[in-house]
Amino acid sequence: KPNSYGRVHGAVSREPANWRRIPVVAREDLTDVIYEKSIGEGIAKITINRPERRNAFRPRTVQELSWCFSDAREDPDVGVVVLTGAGSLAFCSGGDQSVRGQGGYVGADGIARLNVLDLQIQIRRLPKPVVAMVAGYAVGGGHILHMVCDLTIAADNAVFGQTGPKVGSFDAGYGSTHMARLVGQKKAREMWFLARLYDAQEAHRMGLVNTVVPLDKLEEETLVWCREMLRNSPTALRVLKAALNAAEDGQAGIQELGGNATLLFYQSEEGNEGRQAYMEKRPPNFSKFKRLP
Ligand code: S0N
Repeated sequence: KPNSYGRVHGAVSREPANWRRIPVVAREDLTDVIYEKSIGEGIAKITINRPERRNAFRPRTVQELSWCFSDAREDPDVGVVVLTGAGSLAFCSGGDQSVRGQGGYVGADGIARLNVLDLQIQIRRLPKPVVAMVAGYAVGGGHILHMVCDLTIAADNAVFGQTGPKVGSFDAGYGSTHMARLVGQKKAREMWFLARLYDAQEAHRMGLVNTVVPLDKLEEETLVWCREMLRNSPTALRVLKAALNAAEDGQAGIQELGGNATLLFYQSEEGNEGRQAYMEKRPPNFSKFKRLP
């Protein structure tokens, strides 16, 4: 259905994307993740590819996700990133319990890590919208990953929840505090203390997801949302994301928002006058710039 934007700009395409697999330059081959870009339209898709474990992540999975998010950030042709899980049974079931050791999840090097916490920050700081495309279970650390994405498009078979207190874990960072911002304090305490699972419609009512669509329309609808965002000003989206983060992230959030102000100032004549004067070994002349009300 055309919405108000559709009437102004024409309907957003519902055509399938022409996905092309992308090798992550100068990295090892991806084993746990699939990385694709939709040719010619600025969408990157990152797929956790461990369906036999309901897309649970081990340290290697998180490392590969980080490489892909880094590529998507650095590529100026990418405007939106989609995070999803392989198959229709799970988006992600959290940390791989079979490799959980003392102090974190243990990788091939024998070292225990909680590197998913760095991934959460990376997704939040990525100056482009990140969309979680959720089919099946998004539970435990997988639920936290969808929460730190900017938007969530859920299939009607999606199931959400925190399992931590049942399996002896918890996320006292964004997994708790950002959740409370999304669903409110009472509901966040319910989600964590009771560790229940919630279906897609309930998650929608709680404000955990943006929309719910039939499973067979999940990617189609996600692409429509991505394409609609890609029509809009990338700088506006970038600064808005930083502003919404800043309201929660304290000094780190202000630093992110402030960085955007610097980025814009460097593009202005006033900002350039200071640099130019320094290079020309003369005093800067800022007198011509208005002190706007
Ligand atoms: C997802 C569930 C509900 C799916 O049930 P279903 O469909 O009945 O499938 P199963 O038969 O249970 O599973 C199929 C196979 O997949 C394996 N598997 C599933 N999930 C995991 C997992 N998380 N780790 C390892 N293996 C998994 C099953 O074992 C099965 O394999 P086989 O057939 O060989 O037995 C259901 O599977 C389920 O409940 N899974 C466990 C969900 C869970 O408890 N996840 C971990 C929760 N905790 C965290 O993620 C920690 C998060 C966290 O709080 C945190 C905090 C601070 C810092 C970091 C973290 C962090 O994110 O790690």
